[in-house]
Amino acid sequence: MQCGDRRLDLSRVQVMGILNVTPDSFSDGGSYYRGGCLAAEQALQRAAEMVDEGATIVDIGGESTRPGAAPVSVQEELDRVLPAVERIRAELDVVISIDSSTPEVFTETATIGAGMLNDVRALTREGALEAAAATGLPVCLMHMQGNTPADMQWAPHYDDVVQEVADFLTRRVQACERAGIPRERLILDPGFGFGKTLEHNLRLLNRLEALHALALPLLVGTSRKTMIGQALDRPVDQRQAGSLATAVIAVSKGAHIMRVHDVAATVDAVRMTEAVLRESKGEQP
Ligand code: 7PJ
Repeated sequence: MQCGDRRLDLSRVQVMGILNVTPDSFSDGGSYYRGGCLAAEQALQRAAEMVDEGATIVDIGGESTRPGAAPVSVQEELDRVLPAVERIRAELDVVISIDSSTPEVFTETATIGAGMLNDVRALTREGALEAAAATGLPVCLMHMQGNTPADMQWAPHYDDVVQEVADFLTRRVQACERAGIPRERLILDPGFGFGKTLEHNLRLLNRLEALHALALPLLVGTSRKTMIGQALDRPVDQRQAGSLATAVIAVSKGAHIMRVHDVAATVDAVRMTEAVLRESKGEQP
């Protein structure tokens, strides 16, 4: 997949490292953000570490999407994200993914070298489809129930979670195609934890293969999420092993990109899983 001037080989699983540049992201304590201005150097340092550990994509987010998080202004999001994109672009050989739903952020970051857009709202915001199309970049479309992270965990309900997620993603793929974003540029994500109970999340992971019917690459983000906390009764700083277990399952069910905090451990888990899968296809180790 062409990501700006870089190519991503989706015949192997790629690991996307999470880089939050928000003051309130729950699992890194907002340590990459300082007093109203982004610590781009710290963001670069963390990104470099993740690249050393085997990440081929870094996902930069300037809007907290944790349930109940306060909204940020467009200017604030730009102020957080742009300096980090600039520094990482200048220093590292990595695809820069932008975790955003904001048309202005798509446009501005694409201009300075972002390689992929990752929208938890699947380009549903006013002007998002048009802005994303104009960048020419690949887009990850994620499913979320409820309109915003602020209200999504209010009693999630589905008759059939797998079918409803697949139907939603199908509609968004069609909307993208109508707006001039070809299928070749789309990646799909069931949106673990976004308007889903533990049961919904476990069902989606078990039935991940069902999403292959849409014939597009799949991205999975379960790293350190509440579903792991609930299944294991672990706080957020003790969810690495549980996160790795979900990565192994996702990869064995055909996920193409894993979005994670713990890059080194995930790369090993993913490579080991791929080695076993290759054997089952009669390929050389
Ligand atoms: C996801 C995301 C995810 C995609 C977040 C967190 C919450 N983007 N952004 N998929 N999650 N594509 O990392 O816990 O699951 S933010």
